[in-house]
Amino acid sequence: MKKLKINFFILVSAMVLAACSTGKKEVPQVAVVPQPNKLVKAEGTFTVNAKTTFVIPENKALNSTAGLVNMRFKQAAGFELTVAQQKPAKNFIAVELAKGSMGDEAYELEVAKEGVTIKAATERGAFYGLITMLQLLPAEIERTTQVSDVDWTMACVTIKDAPRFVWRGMHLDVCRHFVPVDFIKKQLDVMAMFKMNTFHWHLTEDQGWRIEIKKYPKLTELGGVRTEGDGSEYGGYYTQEEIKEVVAYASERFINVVPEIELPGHALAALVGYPELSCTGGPFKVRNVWGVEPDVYCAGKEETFHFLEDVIDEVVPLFPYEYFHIGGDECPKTRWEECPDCQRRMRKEGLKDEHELQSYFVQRIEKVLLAHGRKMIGWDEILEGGLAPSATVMSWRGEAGGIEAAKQGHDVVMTPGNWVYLDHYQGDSRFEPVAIGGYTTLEESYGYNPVPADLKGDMAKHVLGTQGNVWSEYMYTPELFEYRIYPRIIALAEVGWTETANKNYEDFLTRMNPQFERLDYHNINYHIPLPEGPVNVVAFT
Ligand code: NAG
Repeated sequence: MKKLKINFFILVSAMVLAACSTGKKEVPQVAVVPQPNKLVKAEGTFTVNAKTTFVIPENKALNSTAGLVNMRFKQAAGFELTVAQQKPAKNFIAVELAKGSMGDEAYELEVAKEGVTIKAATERGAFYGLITMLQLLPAEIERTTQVSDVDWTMACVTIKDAPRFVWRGMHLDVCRHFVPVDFIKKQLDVMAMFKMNTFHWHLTEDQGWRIEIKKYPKLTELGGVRTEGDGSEYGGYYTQEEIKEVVAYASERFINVVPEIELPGHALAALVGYPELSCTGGPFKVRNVWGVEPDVYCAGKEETFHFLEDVIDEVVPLFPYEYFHIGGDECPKTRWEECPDCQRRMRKEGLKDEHELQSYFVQRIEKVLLAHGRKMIGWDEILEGGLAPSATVMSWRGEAGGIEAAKQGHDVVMTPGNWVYLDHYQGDSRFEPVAIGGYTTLEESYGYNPVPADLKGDMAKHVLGTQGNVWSEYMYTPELFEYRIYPRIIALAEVGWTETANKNYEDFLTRMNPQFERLDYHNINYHIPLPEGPVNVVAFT
């Protein structure tokens, strides 16, 4: 019953807020998501107007940050702040950089009657300070059309804030279903609003290869399109120019982009154009059903490694961030067991089984990535047969893989299905669009603690953070992607940022009210948490 009340409260509040979104409002409450780690409310308010001076140090990253903030004022309020280097005595928003004074992502924010002061050691910290400031303003600041009857007033407050984890991410599978660049930019905008910093872009699969590789055009020409059961063709891919555009857009919002090129399994789309890289030689068709594909890259043939080195040569320069995801999940070993080349490789290298062959495969790729100055990350199956010496592990089959990797001294990102798989149902499955299975409520996602009790002391430091995983088998349209992603991803943003002691689910729900309104201004098709179960459904209708 308690749950019903809370959910009902969110629903009604979201509707009411949306309905009176253009009306004049009280001083906005302080409702920041993710919850800052130290926040003290003070007396009084500060109002931004057309005469407010925006004092921000001159540098490329901050110029673009200033542009993003001013874009909000221009679109929603109809005025832009005057950017200057000199701080006036009053009516200012002033950003000060003091290198080395605090952590890389930390910031301090003071809203006083005279103006707003943000201090940070880095441009990223300054950006997060400004993001918090935007959340202190009325939700209409996210509008793209002007509202004339809103006071841009915020409550006085002092905040000292820094994230709990360095990896606060979202994964997006664009292979099972493809999404346009503009859709990705829209999600990046929202990620930035909630201080998420990592976009894991799942670019290759059995069901489609989605990144242009100039040396191997058949990857996208043949591997980018599949024939569906009804005979229609389904496809799409990103050109390298589009990839650069997304990476630059993300970088302006301080979001790092991690590409994922799947190996040795989930690779059928690559084998369609290049069947010589398989154990059997093909021919193959791009897979048009979900599930695990038996045909994978051949681990015995040198051509496979030459091909992957070439692909990595083209992909690395597009993604400046240090991490590169190699997949590694769900690689059946049936073809390798029957392949003379794979068996020869195992004898020659003294590998005792196909798991060790997979480990050999992954370790060869690790060396290629290290030579490019990149850190390798992979799904937890890369533990099988021996973990590559420098690998970071993304634990998805529960937490066991992550715990094991951390105990071996490796960094891990915790993404266990029961909490962070955003392809799960989040409401009553009788009323929800079809999902791949699993049921994870907003409250469950919110309650996730990425540091398992088994990891104590220094071992806990290996947990870099967490992310929401968005697998798109049943996400046929951009709207369905959003329906599954939101609002759970915002709960995970708070999991990644806010210390456990400062988290509280009921308080989170209250702070979400203005966030739903902000999501409305971004046209996000979020799921509205509805009462669950037959009794609650009757009560609601
Ligand atoms: C797993 C697969 C993924 C699939 C998803 C569905 C991982 C690492 N691998 O079976 O390809 O789309 O779960 O929830 O999640």
